[in-house]
Order: sequence, then structure tokens, then C-alpha cells
Amino acid sequence: MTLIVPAPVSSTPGLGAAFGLGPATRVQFHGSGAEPVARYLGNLLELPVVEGDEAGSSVIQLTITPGERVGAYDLAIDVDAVTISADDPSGLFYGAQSLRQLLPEGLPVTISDAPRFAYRGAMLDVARHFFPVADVKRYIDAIAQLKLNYLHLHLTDDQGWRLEIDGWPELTAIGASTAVNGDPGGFYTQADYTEIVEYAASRFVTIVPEIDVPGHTNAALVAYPSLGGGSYEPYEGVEVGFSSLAIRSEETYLFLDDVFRQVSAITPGPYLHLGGDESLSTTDEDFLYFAERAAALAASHGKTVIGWHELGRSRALPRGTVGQYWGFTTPEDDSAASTTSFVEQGGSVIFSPADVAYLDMKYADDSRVGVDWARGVTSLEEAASWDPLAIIPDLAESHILGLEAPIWTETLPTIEDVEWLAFPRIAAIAEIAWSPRTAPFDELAPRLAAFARHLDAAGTHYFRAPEVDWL
Ligand code: TNX
Repeated sequence: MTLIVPAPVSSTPGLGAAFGLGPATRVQFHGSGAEPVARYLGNLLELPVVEGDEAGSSVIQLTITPGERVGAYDLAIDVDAVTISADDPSGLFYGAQSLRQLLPEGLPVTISDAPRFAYRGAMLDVARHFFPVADVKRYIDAIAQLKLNYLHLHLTDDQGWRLEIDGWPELTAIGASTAVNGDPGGFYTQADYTEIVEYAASRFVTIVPEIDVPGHTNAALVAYPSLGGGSYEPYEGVEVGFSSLAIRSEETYLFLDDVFRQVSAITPGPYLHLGGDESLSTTDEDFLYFAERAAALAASHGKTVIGWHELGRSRALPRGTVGQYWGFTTPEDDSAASTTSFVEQGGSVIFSPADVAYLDMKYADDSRVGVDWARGVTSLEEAASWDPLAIIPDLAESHILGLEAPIWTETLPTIEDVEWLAFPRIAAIAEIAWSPRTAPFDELAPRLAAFARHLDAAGTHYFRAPEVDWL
């Protein structure tokens, strides 16, 4: 068995001796598009990097042959050479991640691989607790090993506003000062945010910023009460659904236009997430009015809008708007209808079913952090054993943009806590997003055990789930 997670499309063990990393080993790249990945790999493996494509012994050869298969790669390991070839730089990067997992053993193998879904995401809630730039980079490095390619940052919520916006200084001066439990607040300057975006890009990860409106806005309302029309107190608890922007006030839309313009300008990726979840103190009529206007504003800045599935209650969304489903694997209420609405309006769907893909759920009743509201705790095996096509049967593979594993941080003050809940479940979810079929759990478990050696090497925290024989 080839010990890679997510499992590749095909892999055939070869004969002969292993490829050994030695003093003469070098990374060689052909074609300028291959150079950044060659340098990344050279850094990781502490090997020299050279340009060229001549055969030689102890060479790790990276080659791009421009083509259409985004993210696909071929990898061959034999006794004196490793070759990775891909149609585009992301494919080369994924080939390099597979190689990393196969070293230092270097057993001979031929792999041909390509992603199932285009969107393979993680979400980090930096609003309930704030995570400095260094923590976010560390999370990016950890998820990039799993070939995840989007990081959704939940930048705003009742407990904190975490991004500097020019012309609205109190958003951060006041709105960023709080966090759950009275823990320290914090925010990203636009320069910090750009540093995150660029670091992510170097790992083929695209940042998706979320400005959650019209609910989840208490921190903004404390900073600028006129955006809500009432008076507001800072909030450090964990309830949801109590705040709303003023829906019928023009100031609200001037504010959102300014925020969306600035966020769009510093976000090279195609998506802007405007939340829309749990707007429980907004009437249905107001919510529909707001959804149409806010989504149109976000789209006017050149972005494809993403919203939590409730946004699909609106039938007046910009064409192509993406819905993020966070209901259960068996949908309740109108969550399935709200979700198919995005497809009916020319868009697509990201699945984040809360009972299997929410990484803030406890693993078991005695987990020291986490929550359990989504149909109880979520074991590693449960996180690994679901089918995105079975949730809403009306939705076909082509309607599904991809999957995302969110982590909400009400109970998670440190990045170590985040990692401990995320790993290894996020690896199991990455496999559903990447691999063409869902492997039986007993076939996944030994690959997770092998992957954990790399987590250990990087100092990434993880839960030694009882279903796996850890090495
Ligand atoms: C629901 S899921 C929320 C978040 C909470 C999370 C806690 C969703 C779109 N909203 O506001 O943080 O539950 O698990």
C-alpha cells in the first residue's frame, strides 16, 4: 500500500531498490514555472536546486508540460531518480507533497493522480479567538500537506472584528479588543493580511475572506452603533443570533461597499464570503432585502460571492453565487432547498456538513475542548465515512464545487488546541475532497499513522484517535 493521504488515483509499486537521499542528491527543474516548487522542495529536504532536464543519478526532476489538467501530476520513484511531471505548478506542488510523505523510505512506485473537487478547503475562525499571523502560517503549512487549496478566514463575528478597514478605525480600535471569555483580542492590518495571502499562495492555498453579515455583527455595532441603530455592549460569550445590522438604513450599504471594496482589493483570489448564517434577529422579509443588496455589492467588486446556505433563501443572487452547506448529513428544515437554490441560480455548492466536517466537535465525550451540538461528538471514523453525493440527492457531482472543514474557536484559545481538534480528522476530509472514492476506514487508518510521523516532525498537535494503530 502506498502510504499517502489523500490516496492517489492510482499507484503501482515498482521493483528494485529504494531511492536514497544522499550527499549528491539534487532537485532539478525544467521550465521556469517549475522553479518555485523546486525551491520549496529543495528547502524542505535541504537539497541543492539546479535547472536542467538531463538524466543523472540521485536527481529529483520536476517538469511542467503545459496542459489543461489543473492539479494533476505523475510521480515515479526508482533507485536513482524521482520524476514529477505536471501540467501546471499546482500539480507539481501536489506531486512534491506526495513525495514528502514517501520519504525517507523512497520505495519504488509509479503514481498518477488528480483532484476530485476543485475546492478543497479549511476554515479558521479568527473572530471568537484571534490567531496571530504566525499561527495562520503554521496552519497553512499543515493543511497544504493534504493538498487543501483554500483557507477561509472567518474574520468578523459578535466577539471581534479582525481586519483593519481604512476610514473605519473603531472597527479595530474597539471591535477587535474582545474575544470569547475575555481572552486577548487582536486584528490583522491590511499588510498582515497581505502577508498571509502571499504566504498561502506560495503553498498553492487561496485565501477566502469572510465578512459575516447581517448577523454576527455585534463587534462592528459596538464600534459604530449607528450601523444598527441601537446601543451595544462588547460580547465575550458564545451565543449566536442576537445581532443585526440595520437593514433599511443606507449607511449600512455605504459601510458594506467600503468594506467589500477594500477586502476585494487585497484579495487576489476569486471569492468573497459574506456569511449570512443564523440571522435570527432579522425578519425574513428584511433578510431577503439584505441578501439581494449585499450580494450585489460584493459582486460589484469583481468577486464571486459565497454565502452560508441560508443566503440561498434569496432568489435574487448574482449568477454563480456559491452556497456553503452547514446542515447535517441528513438535511433538516429548508437547508436542502436553500442549498439547491444556488445551483438553480447558476452557482455551485461547498459541503461542510456540521455532524461530520465541523472540526470543533469533540471526538468523544471526554475531549478536553470542543463542542457537541451537531448531533453529538464526531469520531475520526465518522469524519472519514461520508459521501458528499448522498446529502442532497438532487445535487450531482458537477454541482459540487468542493468540500470545506471549518473550525470554530469558541473553546479554542490556542493554535495547539485548533490543531489537536483538526488533526487527524482534517486529513480524512481532505481525502474525501481529493480522492475518487472513499476508502474503507481500515485502509485509511495505516496511512494516517504514517502521516502522523510528518505531523510529529513539524510539531503539529493531533489527537491519537483510538481507531488508529499509531506508530
Ligand atoms: C454555528 S455554523 C455557527 C457558528 C458557531 C458554530 C459552533 C455556522 C454557519 N454558524 O457561528 O461558531 O455553530 O460550532
